[in-house]
Amino acid sequence: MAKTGRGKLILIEGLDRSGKSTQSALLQRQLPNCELLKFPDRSTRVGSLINDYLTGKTQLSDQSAHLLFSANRWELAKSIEEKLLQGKFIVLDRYIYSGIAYSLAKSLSNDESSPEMKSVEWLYSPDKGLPKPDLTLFLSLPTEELARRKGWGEERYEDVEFQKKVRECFLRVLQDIPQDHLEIINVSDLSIEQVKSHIWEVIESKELNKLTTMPLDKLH
Ligand code: NYM
Ligand code: MG
Repeated sequence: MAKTGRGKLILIEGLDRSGKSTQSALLQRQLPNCELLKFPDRSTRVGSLINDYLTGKTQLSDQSAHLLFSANRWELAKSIEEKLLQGKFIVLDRYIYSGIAYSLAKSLSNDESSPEMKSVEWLYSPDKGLPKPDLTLFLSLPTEELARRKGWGEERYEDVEFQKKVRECFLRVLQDIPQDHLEIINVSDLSIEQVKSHIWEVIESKELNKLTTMPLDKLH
């Protein structure tokens, strides 16, 4: 029988330096016919505005920065959908939970921030309708360990104190994901290989490496 069905959408989320990019690249190679997409995608027009913001070249209001990150996902939404329906697998390196967690952390660090920026509902609403991940993996580790990792850059948000807040916000936002669609992986003191095998165990146990005839869901 010919293989039919759509591919799976697998999201890897985590703080800066948590190993997301390494693990998402490894996972892409393990899955059949799989593409890796990274958000923000700085190669698009909106992505270039985001890049200028993150590197401090331009300033934006918190609201407009938040909406640009969402717009960046919408730029690719159609093509994500089409690829999945063609039977491709897609791994996402960050997506909507980064969107909410970083914006929320920013507003909680600023006494003058306005009420909508503190509202998870407001922060979530521009992403409603985007393709919904079949699984979200969150790479979790204490921020003390993050601080010891190499490669901290100069970008906005890349500071350990701020990451503590982002971590709290992530954990709060992830609570809204149904349990069978979420896997929090404690990567503390684990090697790259160990994290890779752990992720693969989860993928296999949930049969996420197989096509499905279940329709693709949207975030709602
Ligand atoms: N980021 C990422 C957001 O603030 N909102 C979003 O929606 C997304 C997808 O961009 N520090 C932040 C988190 C990161 C920064 O991402 C750049 P990366 O993965 O370091 O290139
Ligand atoms: Mg980064």
